[in-house]
Amino acid sequence: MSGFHQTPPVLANQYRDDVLLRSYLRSAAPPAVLAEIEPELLALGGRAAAEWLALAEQAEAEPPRLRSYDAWGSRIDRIETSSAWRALERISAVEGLVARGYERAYGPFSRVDQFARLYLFSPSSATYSCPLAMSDGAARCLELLAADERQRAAYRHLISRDPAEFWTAGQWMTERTGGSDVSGTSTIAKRDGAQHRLFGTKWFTSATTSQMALTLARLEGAEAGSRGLSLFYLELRDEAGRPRDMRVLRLKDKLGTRALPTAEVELDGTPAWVVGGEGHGVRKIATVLTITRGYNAMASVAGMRRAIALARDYARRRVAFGRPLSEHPLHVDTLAGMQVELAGCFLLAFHVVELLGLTELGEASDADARLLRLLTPVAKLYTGKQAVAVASEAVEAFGGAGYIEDTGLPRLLRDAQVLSIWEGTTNVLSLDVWRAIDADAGVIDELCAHVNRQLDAAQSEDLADAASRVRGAARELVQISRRLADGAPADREAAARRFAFAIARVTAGALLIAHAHRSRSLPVAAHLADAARRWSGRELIPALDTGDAHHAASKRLGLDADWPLVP
Ligand code: UCC
Repeated sequence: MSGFHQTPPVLANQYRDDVLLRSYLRSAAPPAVLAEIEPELLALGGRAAAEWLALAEQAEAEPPRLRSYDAWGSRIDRIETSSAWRALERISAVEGLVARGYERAYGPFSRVDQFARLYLFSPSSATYSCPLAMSDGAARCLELLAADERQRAAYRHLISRDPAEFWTAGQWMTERTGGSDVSGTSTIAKRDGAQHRLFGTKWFTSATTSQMALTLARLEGAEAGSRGLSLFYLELRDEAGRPRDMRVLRLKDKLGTRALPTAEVELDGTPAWVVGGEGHGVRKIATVLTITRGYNAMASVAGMRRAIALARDYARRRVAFGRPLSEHPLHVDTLAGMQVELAGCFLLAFHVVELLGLTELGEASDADARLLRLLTPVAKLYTGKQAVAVASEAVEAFGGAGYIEDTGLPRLLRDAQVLSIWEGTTNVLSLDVWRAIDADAGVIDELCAHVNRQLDAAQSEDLADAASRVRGAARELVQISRRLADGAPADREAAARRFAFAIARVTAGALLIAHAHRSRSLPVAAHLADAARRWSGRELIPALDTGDAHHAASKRLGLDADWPLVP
């Protein structure tokens, strides 16, 4: 027998090891705040690589189970989760992973502080970040719209740090008709005294073990389409833990996020209370979506970071062709490309978090609030897509080991794939970018001005070429947005994803250059300047061809519609 064994990758302290996060916090955090939070983040970085990771692995190994009946034949609809999953919930409460966003101890910076902690927690949480995302979104929604003491009490539970009091929330938007187009929602709300009762089926309900949910339903007699939907608050179980007039039909058998209970649920008279008045439910639940899409961007960059940390460590250990992978130029080039992608995505995601913090505290300028609306879908769609690409590259960097389940590596890819699907697919969010532009015609000009402000503040000679490329691309973006806005709707729609990618790349380019400039006195300066130059040297604006010939070619290529078998 050969004595050859491969050496597995080792995860170091996930804060100490993260030059991007540390350099970002150095420039974004007020110095006194950084001094206070940095020792805590260092401790969390250690737990992410050890204690939390072990819990996540256990939770993945013991996925949730549905017990529909008890031993005596009574219907119980109980979803049983592992002790590790429940431990991750307790940790989330004690660490204030939702609460910090509402305690606002550091003013508008509180959201960055909270998301930095979530960034460390998320890839070691077996996707416990999903219930936290929905709970945070629900908390914000109830903070703004709670109609009565019941809903205010729920808000207090969601932001509690006491594990005995802490609640999580579901966000149930998806029915059999689909998760993207919710206008066909068929759940009906019937009035029953001061409350309503809901009847319908929710096709995907994530974190179905939560204590509460926000969902959409149509009041009897309300108009068709999405305007006729109302937003409802539900408490899922009674004091004995039994579902309130609802059945859990089955747990979903998913590609990834396997520790996360996701179920199909039938509402059969479930008591519910209107949130924020009747009607316009989609507009109201959009408050939740802004938060959950921010979490999605954070989880995307956190997943990329974890994949790279593992691949990079392994590159130093794994010897092939007589030398470690870290001495093979092509392998190093591949790792560098992944790190550049992460750097741009990271700054884009955290920029949205900064804007969110400012907006919630009422300290946002008019431009900040407009940019938050535009950049939330952009950050979500771009980082979600790149998270899948980077996870795939990381799995490949391990060769065959990356394809073997008990290395834990395939999970990186399986769990990444959902990030471009839930909370709005890439295409649905590309169209949401146009919803934002339609509602605010000058917002792309505002973005261009924002990009230029970032670059004006970053006058470093070694970044001048990169800055000039980004400036040029920002100008082009404005022209393209006018052409698309004035053109045929089909052209605009067909180009929407490419246009959204262009927004992401131009914005991230400016953020990278600005960050590299601000960090020029730190030891990490060369690293950041390299990332800024490489990002800006790539294609910033993809080809945005439109027109009849382009559509016809897309139809031929996409659908093979014009290729008769017999000429
Ligand atoms: O996947 C789900 C849960 C999974 C778990 C969560 C995990 C998070 C994890 C993170 C980390 C690990 S729940 C399902 C998610 N589903 C979606 O995200 C829906 C995707 N579809 C869309 O976004 C569509 O674009 C819709 C549903 C919003 C389209 O709806 P409508 O009604 O057809 O569109 P309208 O008519 O344009 O919009 C209705 C109103 C308008 O306002 P008013 O009434 O004033 O005219 C819009 O301006 O809603 C407003 N609105 C928005 N406002 C629509 N979207 C937005 C927005 N993004 N922001 C602000």
